[in-house]
Amino acid sequence: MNHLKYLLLVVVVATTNSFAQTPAEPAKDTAAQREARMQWWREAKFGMFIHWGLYALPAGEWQGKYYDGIGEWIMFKARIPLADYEQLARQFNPVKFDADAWAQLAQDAGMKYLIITSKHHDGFAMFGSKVDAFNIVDATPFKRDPLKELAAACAKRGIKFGFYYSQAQDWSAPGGAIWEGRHENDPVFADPRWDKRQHGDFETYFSTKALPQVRELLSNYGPMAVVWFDTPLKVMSEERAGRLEKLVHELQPNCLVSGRLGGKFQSDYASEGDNKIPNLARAGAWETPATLNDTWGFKKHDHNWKKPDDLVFKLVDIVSKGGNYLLNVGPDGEGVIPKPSQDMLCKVGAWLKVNGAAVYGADRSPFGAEFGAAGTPDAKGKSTFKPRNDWRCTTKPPSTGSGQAGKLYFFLFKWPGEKFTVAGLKGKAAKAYLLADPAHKPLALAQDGAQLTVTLPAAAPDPLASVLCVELAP
Ligand code: JFZ
Repeated sequence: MNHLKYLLLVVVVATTNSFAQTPAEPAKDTAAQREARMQWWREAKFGMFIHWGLYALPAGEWQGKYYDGIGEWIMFKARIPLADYEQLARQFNPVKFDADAWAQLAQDAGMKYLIITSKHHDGFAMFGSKVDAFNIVDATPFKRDPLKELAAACAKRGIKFGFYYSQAQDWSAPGGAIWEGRHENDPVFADPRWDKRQHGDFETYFSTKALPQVRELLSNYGPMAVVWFDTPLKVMSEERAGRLEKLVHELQPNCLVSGRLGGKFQSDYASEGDNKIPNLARAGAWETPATLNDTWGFKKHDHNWKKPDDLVFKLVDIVSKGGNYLLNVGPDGEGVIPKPSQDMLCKVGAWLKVNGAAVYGADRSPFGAEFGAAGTPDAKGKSTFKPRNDWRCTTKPPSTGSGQAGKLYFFLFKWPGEKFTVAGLKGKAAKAYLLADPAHKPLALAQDGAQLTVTLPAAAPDPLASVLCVELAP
């Protein structure tokens, strides 16, 4: 008995000691590490989202019927049997695909990162996968791996590269999850499955397709900047979300994980609802994923394009509230990004060439009143918000050591006439000029306490948005 006690004591001491002596395991995910791997993302502000897959061929139409809503859901909406959907792979030959042209467009648009669908809910892999033959290299006449080509084209231009992966929903793998709720105007189905081949066990799908494909993506395509998971549904438990996250960071410690992984898992940044921009500035890392028309995947009859001035407003609105803008293009079945998308993005890019200093690396507004105010409650008594969109503001801190003062950037959407007045200024304005003026000729300033008035030219120098920089005295 005594011996036993002694033994126990020794064991306890030994274990305690071994804990004390092993060098502290490198903390997996300290706040500092998170912040360090987020650095580029916080500065980038503007990224390109690409939804591209077999759904670009039907482009919204199946068997003579044109479906409402987002095009990449056509397999679900039209309840397309797997055997028929697989036929699309046999026709998929996007010979006009040009990775360099896509990456160049992202660069011309002023976008700093690019995230492409590697596998959407339809289950088709847009990359060469040894794990599952239903992929672009093995199942199409095209046979090329667009993700390989894009990764290289982005690397060449210093654009960060990442991929979207539908980790829970998979409509063509046995056991893959399928959305059960209402989807726009669809009826609610008692059994969400429409094909016998969809029956199976989720855990089997998850461990034999999802995890191994994510492993392939993080092993074979160079440094990955982001993995963008989506629609976790109920099956993505805390435990499963954790396994995915662990896999990502084991393979690539600096890769960011987006906000739709599942469980209560705390990802690197939050995704807002699609096309949703918060009313007010918000702390923390967040991103608004958004469409240029009303679909992510290409649809032949969706011509409801946003206008360049609206895109610039949204980009600025988001950045002034502290977020990033992930703006989508949906290339067609030949591999071409629709011309209207290209044209609009180039206009935004041209504006950014002049005004990018006020966007990249800039912080959210120190004001707030410019966003708008609570409106009168609606008929149901629910509170409303009345937005204002005359101007927005971003800031940059003083660049350390140089003695340069901090900067405020005012984006003027409605030209205020010859005077721009702002209240609530902290600090003393030292100099003001328009970014559109390459000479940065100083504008007349008058400051009365916290109220600043800048004298402007009579007409706006930029029809999209003119940026007024106010430098504060050190
Ligand atoms: C999902 C996908 O189903 C869709 O096809 C597309 O890929 C989009 C980017 O993401 O749709 C969502 C997911 C989450 C929300 C809205 C649409 N949300 O949180 O509001």
